Order: sequence, then C-alpha cells, then structure tokens
Amino acid sequence: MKANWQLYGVAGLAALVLLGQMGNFFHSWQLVASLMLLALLLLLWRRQPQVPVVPPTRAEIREELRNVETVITKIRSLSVQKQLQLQASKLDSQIDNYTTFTIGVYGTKGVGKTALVNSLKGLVKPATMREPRKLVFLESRDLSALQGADLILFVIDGILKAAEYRELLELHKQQKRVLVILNKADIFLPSEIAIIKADIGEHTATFLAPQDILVCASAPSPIKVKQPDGKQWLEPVPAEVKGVKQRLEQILATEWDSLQVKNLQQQVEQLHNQAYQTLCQDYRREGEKIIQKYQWITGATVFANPLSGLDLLANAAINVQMLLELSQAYDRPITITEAKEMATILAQAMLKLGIVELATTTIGNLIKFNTLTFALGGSLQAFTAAYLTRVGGISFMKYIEQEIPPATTPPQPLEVLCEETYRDMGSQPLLRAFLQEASLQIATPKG
Ligand SMILES: Nc1nc2c(ncn2[C@@H]2O[C@H](COP(=O)(O)OP(=O)(O)O)[C@@H](O)[C@H]2O)c(=O)[nH]1
Ligand SMILES: [Mg+2]
Repeated sequence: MKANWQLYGVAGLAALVLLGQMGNFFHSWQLVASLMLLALLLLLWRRQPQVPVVPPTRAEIREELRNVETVITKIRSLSVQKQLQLQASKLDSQIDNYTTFTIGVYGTKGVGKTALVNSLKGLVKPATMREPRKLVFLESRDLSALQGADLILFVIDGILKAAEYRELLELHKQQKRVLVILNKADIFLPSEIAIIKADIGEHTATFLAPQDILVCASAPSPIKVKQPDGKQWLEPVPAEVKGVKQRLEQILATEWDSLQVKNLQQQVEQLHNQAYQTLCQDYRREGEKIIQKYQWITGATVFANPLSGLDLLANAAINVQMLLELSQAYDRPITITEAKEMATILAQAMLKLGIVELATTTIGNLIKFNTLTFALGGSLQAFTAAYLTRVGGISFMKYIEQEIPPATTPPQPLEVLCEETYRDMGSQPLLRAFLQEASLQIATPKG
C-alpha cells in the first residue's frame, strides 16, 4: 500500500512540475504544494517498516541439511544419491568448522592468481580469538569450482571485460562476497589505474563498495638497472599487496562468521535444489508412464464405444484414477474427493477453452489432409480422447510440480496450466508424433 502512495506522490509531484513548466512559470502555490508533497513522501519513506534479515543459526542450517538428506534418500539412482549424500556430509562437517575460512581466487589464465595467492599466503593474518584460525586459498578459472568459497577474490589485469562484468553480476545475484582485484599495477601508469578503477566502479556501482575494488602487483616485473660503467642487471621488485592484505584482514575481523554462515546457507540451499531437480526428473519419468498408460486405455475404450463432445470429456478423457496415481508418483498423494475436484476443474477448463472441438478439428484435419504415412484404423474420437487425457495428465503434472522447490514463479491455477499445456502440445510435429503412436497403440489390437 505504502509503495502505491509513494507512486501517487511522485506522479503528483511530476504533474505539478510539468504544470509549472508548461505555463513557463512556477506559482508559489505550486511550489508550496510540491514541497508539502515531498515532505509527505519523505515521511512515508521513513516510516516504511524495515524488515531485518535475520541470518539463520548454524543449528538451523543443520536442520535444513537434514531435510535435504531426506529428499536425497528418495532419489532413484543410487549413484546420484551417493554423490549428493557425500556433498551433504561434507557440508555437515563444514557447519561445525568455525576455524577454516575459504578464499576463492578467480580470474582468467595469466592474470596472476597463483602469484597473488603466493604473496598473500602467510601474509594475511586473521585476528585470532581463542582457537587458531586458518585460511585456505582455492584458485580456479572456473567459478563453479569456487561455489564453496566464503569470499571470492576476482582478479583482473586490465580494463573489465564484458564477460567479467557478467560474471560479477552473476556472483552478485548469488549473493557472493567479492573483492575485485586489479593485479599487475606495475605495468600501468597511475593515471591508467585511476581510469580502470573508475570504470570498474561505474560498472559495479549498484553492488560493489568502492573499498572492495583493490589494486596490487603480486609479481612485478624486475627492473633493468644500468650503471654508468655499462654494467646492467635485472633488479627484482617486491610484491605490492598491502591494500589487499589490509582489506582482507578487515573483512576477516568483522565478517568471518557471517560470511561462513551465509555460504553454508547458500550451499545447503543449492544442494536442496539439486536434489529436488533430480527427484523431479524421477517423478516426471514415472508420471509420463502413468499418462501413457491412461491415454491408450482411454483411446481404446472410446474406440470400442465411440463417444463425442461432452460425453467424451466427462466419461473418458479426464480420468480420476490417473490423477490419483500421478499424485502418488509425485509423493504428494491426494484424496479421491480432491482428484474428482481436479478432474472437474480440468474438464471445465477444456470446455471453456473449446479444447474438445479444437482438438477434434485439428486431429481430424491432420488425418484428412496430411500425407500421414501411417495407416489409420482408429476413430477420430478415440484419438481425441487419448489426446485430451494426455493434456489433462500433463497439466496436472505441471500443477503438482509447482509444489517442488525452488519456487521461481508464483503457482498457476490448474485451468491456466491446462490452457498452457494445450498450447504447448498443439504444434504439428508433436501432434503428428502423437497420432503416429496412437495409431499403433489404439488401432492395432494387441495380441
Ligand atoms: N608485471 C606483472 N606480472 C605479473 C604480476 N602478477 C603475475 N604476473 C605474471 O603473470 C604471469 C601469470 O601469473 P600467474 O600467477 O601464473 O597467473 P594465473 O594463471 O592467474 O595463476 C606470470 O608470468 C607472472 O609472473 C604482476 O603483478 N605484475
Ligand atoms: Mg595459476
């Protein structure tokens, strides 16, 4: 509601200013009204309730991990199960490990990751409380290999490239803590460094603090020294990583625990999604089998006892039993009453959208006018019934899948999913393939 008020306020303010502009004058009443509106807006803005984000405790994360493990045990493939369980137990031991902090070092080949790690190792001293604290540096050119890092050093050695910018955005979306590090400062002029830094700052203004953009030279090129007597040699130049060291130590002193907890939370969530995705594939395979079974049974039934229109829909196409079996296959069993309700919703949606007629006409036309190579023995009604059974089954499958995390879009009502499914399935090649199969399944008696 408040957001709406603010919107009205801004619109009103804009209108007032526009009015003043149009008349080429700005009356004092307009000025007063504008100022009053502005004050009101500021007041409303300030009153907006600030919802504090309370980070979960380690115990809560562990509890969530237990839930994930339950999901993992349901996965059909034992090898996948094992692999995910291994990840889960790794995370489990990580939850108790307060003392090790992992710093991921990312960047393309040759930017100086290894050099940076070598100069930071032993140099960065995390403030110790009671127990000894340990830093682990993980270097990789692959961001996905650094998913488990508590913080990421994003190393570049020149102006920020488009691909690097996209990766930074992605990391931001994943809520990863990142420091951007411009390495090889020794090969740039100070003015060039200022330009590169400003450019990074501009690109990352919305998500990266200026103090998290750092400059260093982790392995400067040696300098050629020439003496008047002609003698010359290469003088090594020590690494210059003081800025990075200081910022890192600052972060470690203040954010050690919160970054670890956040990282754990993200990793558990990711594992959760991965487990659910795998499980969903299992469910879908099972669901597809059930739908196929029912679509051919329905087709065969209608083939033996032709029905049409309403009767077709009511008596055959939307099968309560199929919905029940699908709900069980998805581990979300519903009651017969619920299944009947769902079937009614599906039938009504199909009626309202005229799907029965549409499907009959489309299928009829395909049979009549197309150079279908298969022998058609079955009736039009039988094909339509089988097809509508499929539309109903898939719609219902999509409907239950909405309950499986991660929820990316708000759940859709069954009737909306039904329309969507019908639209998606209606392409000629898909329909042809279906008819091809239907002619084999329905028309050819199985002996
Ligand atoms: N001039 C200069 N060269 C550097 C610097 N840091 C690394 N290099 C050089 O860049 C090359 C690649 O470094 P390396 O650490 O192996 O990069 P990685 O592939 O990201 O691990 C090596 O020849 C380093 O000596 C630096 O600060 N200045
Ligand atoms: Mg390297």
